[in-house]
Amino acid sequence: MAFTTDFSELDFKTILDQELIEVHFQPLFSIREKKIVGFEGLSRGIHPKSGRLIPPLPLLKMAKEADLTLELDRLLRKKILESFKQFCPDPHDLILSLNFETSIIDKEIGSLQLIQLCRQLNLDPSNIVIEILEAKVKSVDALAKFVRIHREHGFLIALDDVGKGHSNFDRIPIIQPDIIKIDRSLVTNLHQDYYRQEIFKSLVQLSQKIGALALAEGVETEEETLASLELGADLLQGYYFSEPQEPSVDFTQLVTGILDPVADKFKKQMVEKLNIRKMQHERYNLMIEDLVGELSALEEKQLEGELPTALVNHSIARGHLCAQRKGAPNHRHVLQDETEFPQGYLPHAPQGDGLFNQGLFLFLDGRGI
Ligand code: G
Ligand code: MN
Repeated sequence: MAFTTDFSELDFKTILDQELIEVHFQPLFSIREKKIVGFEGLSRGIHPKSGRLIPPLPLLKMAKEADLTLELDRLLRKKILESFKQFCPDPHDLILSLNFETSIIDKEIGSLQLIQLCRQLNLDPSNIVIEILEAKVKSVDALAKFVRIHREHGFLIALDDVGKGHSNFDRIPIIQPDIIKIDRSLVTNLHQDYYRQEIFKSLVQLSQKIGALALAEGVETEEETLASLELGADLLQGYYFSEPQEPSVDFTQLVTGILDPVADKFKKQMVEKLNIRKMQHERYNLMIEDLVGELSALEEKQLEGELPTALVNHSIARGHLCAQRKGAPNHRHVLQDETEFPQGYLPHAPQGDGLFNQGLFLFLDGRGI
């Protein structure tokens, strides 16, 4: 059902008192395992008069205006956990990811409502991921305490919307997240945007180094899916696979209908890329062998004069080694990334200038010569 935009005659207190909340679930996918690994629970208000759904943001705004943020947040958490229990009575290894209104963390430490709710509903906290929007927290000490207590009880912690607005990277050591949710703003058009790709890659590397999973949020197209996977995302979430939906929906058909085909396509694409790379390497090996053979026949003092000619003869300064990576704006970017050698090296450097020599050095050095 579409959201209402008509908030007239809306009595927020009625929503709270009558618990007029509906929970939708959006699946989280692992392509490697070809399965749904869990769901993000997202709550919507129900308009007391029209019965239509109210998006979470206006709901939270109304709660704030009525100074009832804590009450609403508790109600939402209760509803999400109850719906999950109903929808997934025995979750096994499925996770439920829920958003936590971080501005109220200080107040929450006293009540530990989530822990109590899990006990009441017989839910294992290790199936629950608490999503934290770290930018909103006022007290770092309270945040650290909140995370420590919940982790001790077995909950998992995710950092939400990483890369959006003013993400506070200094909080990563405090939260030590299990999942890093890379914000949609970095995923949109990922396949076409060199800068987004580099930031995305850094966040994936960071995740790997701290033992967290990297989740790409808001994947809307096949191209964004394939790009996220190629850059190393462990998990995916977004409209391309599914919008948040009522729990009555049969989510399993998403696996055969969307996940399997895109996983196969990704695999095929990677095999093709690897084969092209292998052929290129073979060609470069031959070139380098020829080049080294020619250069080693020269006297040392001849070397400097002959080197540029030898390189040109072996096509190294010509089109063959132009950057293959689409969108690399200039040679500086390519040179920084030694892992892309040799095909991502020296796109436009004119023969014989400083950059060229530096590139050659790295190139030869990279080959162990
Ligand atoms: O920031 P957070 O992870 O809580 O984001 C959840 C919100 O993002 C939900 O409101 C959900 O509907 C929305 N969302 C999820 N996937 C997509 C998507 O692919 N595109 C857009 N535009 N929004 C999405
Ligand atoms: Mn979220």
